[in-house]
Amino acid sequence: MAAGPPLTIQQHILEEQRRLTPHASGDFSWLLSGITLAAKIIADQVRRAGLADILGEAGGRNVQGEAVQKLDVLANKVLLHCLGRRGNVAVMASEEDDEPIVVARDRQYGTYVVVFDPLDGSSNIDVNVSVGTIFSILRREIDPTGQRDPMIDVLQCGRLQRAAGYVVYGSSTMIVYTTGHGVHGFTLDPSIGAFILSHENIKMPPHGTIYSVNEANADSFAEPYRRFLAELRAGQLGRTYSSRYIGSLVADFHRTLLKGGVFLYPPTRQYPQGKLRLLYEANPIAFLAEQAGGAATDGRQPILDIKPESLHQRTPLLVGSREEMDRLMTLLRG
Ligand code: P6P
Repeated sequence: MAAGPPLTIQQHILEEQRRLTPHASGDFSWLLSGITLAAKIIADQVRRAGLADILGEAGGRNVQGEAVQKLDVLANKVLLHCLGRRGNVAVMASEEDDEPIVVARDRQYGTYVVVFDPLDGSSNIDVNVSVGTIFSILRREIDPTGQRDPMIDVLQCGRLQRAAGYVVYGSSTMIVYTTGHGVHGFTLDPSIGAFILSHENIKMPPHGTIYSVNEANADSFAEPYRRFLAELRAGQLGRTYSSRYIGSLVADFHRTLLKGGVFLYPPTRQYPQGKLRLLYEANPIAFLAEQAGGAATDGRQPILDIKPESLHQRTPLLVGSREEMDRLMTLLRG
């Protein structure tokens, strides 16, 4: 826990901006406050889902006869609303929408693009498992014509991210984010409705004792993955490992970030290109991992070097502590 009086995420962002970019307009911190506002609203909805009868499939009717909206549809609307009114976001893209959303009022002079998965792992909500929101913030050149194809703004390499982070709706609600100057975690204090700095400058341990993979797919993994997992299980990296898999990327990565180890979603028979989405799952997670001293790859190259070809393209995601990732990459290079 950070010492001294509680520091809110807004204060932290402003202090970081003053320290790093003294002449910044405050634009960016205003944008991030749109995300923290959305996170509080979504956290409230997730917390009450079982009571508010908003679980399950969209299209049904709840006890009041109201149309039920799936939580991730709800979360998506909240993010579009909170970010669309910031005045500096020109384009948004979401796991829930086939195409990017252009903010008409700001399409000429908006300087940011936000790409997000509004509620990742939402199938776990019905069984009260942690879920999360994942976001990636990119810069955008202004477009006085207002005619530029928004896909040009969205399909940017992960290295170009201005910021990235996630909200984990777990036993407590946390925001973990980076602007390229370390990784910092903030825990929501419901009594004052503010995210308070709780994990300053998070560093991923150089190795861990946990590996996280859906073992049901293991028979379809390529040989180097199977050999790597066998080495972990046999203690060949010098320590005993446990297997932990929640099936919610944000929760599985949050544990890996704090405790070390590896999270793997390799190519499988069902997902030969990998299951996870590059732009709004792998890229933000990879940015955080590298900023915390870890590594993230698709098995051939760093995730952040991949040039996106399409909005919802999938990728394998292998992410975790330096020692385990170095061994895995050695095996994958053959
Ligand atoms: P599987 C959730 O549906 C998700 O997109 C990620 O949050 C999670 O890491 C992954 O899929 C789990 O996939 O195939 O193991 O159920």
